[in-house]
Amino acid sequence: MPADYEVLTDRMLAGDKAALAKLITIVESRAPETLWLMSRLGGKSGQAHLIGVTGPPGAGKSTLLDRLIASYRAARHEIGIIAVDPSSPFSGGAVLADRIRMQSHSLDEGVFIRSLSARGSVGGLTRAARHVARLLEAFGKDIIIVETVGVGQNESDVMRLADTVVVVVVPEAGDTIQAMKAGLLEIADIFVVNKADREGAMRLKAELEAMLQLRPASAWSVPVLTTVATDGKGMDALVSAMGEHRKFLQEGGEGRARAAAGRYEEFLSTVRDELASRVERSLSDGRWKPLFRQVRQGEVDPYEAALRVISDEKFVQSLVKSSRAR
Ligand SMILES: Nc1nc2c(ncn2[C@@H]2O[C@H](COP(=O)(O)OP(=O)(O)OP(=O)(O)O)[C@@H](O)[C@H]2O)c(=O)[nH]1
Ligand SMILES: [Mg+2]
Repeated sequence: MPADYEVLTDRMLAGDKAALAKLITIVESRAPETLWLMSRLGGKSGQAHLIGVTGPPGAGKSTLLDRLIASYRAARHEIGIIAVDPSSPFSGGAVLADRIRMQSHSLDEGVFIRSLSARGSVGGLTRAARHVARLLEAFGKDIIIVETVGVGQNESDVMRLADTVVVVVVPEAGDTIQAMKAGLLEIADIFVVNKADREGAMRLKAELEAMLQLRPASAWSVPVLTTVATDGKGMDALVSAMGEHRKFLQEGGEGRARAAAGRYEEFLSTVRDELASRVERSLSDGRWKPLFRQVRQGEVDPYEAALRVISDEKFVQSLVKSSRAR
């Protein structure tokens, strides 16, 4: 098994698209080899620009993305797209529709598109999206865009993996309030008022700008741009704002601190996630069954049982062993 994965990783690093697709499937399924696999990607982590695009359903995110892909391709960038649907395990159709919409680029070798849907927890989805992004980065993509549908907390969580978060809103009643509620105001690095061909776009822009005044002072002031994704209006300004934000992360003291915090958080959550899955795997070992039964039946106090498990030498050993198994 490990030898297979090694071959697969080498093939992917050498530019084999089929190997990349296989590796994505492996990390998406949370295979026990994931951490080992991710650590063999060649340390390119942080070289690509990870861009998150989020906003309410139908705001025009995919149309916008289609335009962005075209601009970035014209500038010879290699692009990875991850379409994430955290809202429901049943909305596979929406994600599928997205892929069809981006079909104008599906034959372009420089664009790799992958969709992820919420099969398990949102935490799991965020982790999978991050892993896929890192795989695409190792593959040589230098612009990676993650699109999420929705306006809730889940989307905000997924967006935390991005270097630059673009929040797309449209001039329809209630959107601003919704954006605030969802915490989108806090996570946005760039606001895009799309469908600026419709009435109310300038009013919404002014409202957002007023609300952004309430954010803590920062060396990065969040721009509010207007676009008409359907005819490409405003795209150049958006592309240059994203580039400027990246420069802010790389050059400014505050930006560098934020990037450093992001890297540390990526490390910490990887350790946490890996330990959590090892614990789960170890606990599924049959020898704990009698204890679990006693806990369920109220014969052993849950805290007492937890203490017994984590002070068990064999249990602790098994957590270490699972890293050497490969
Ligand atoms: N009038 C107008 N319509 C637009 C604009 N941008 C997108 N649309 C239309 O809005 C609809 C939704 O666009 P999508 O790009 O699918 O929006 P989305 O945000 O990706 O939607 P979900 O992925 O379902 O959340 C489509 O019919 C687009 O043609 C715009 O700037 N002006
Ligand atoms: Mg979409």
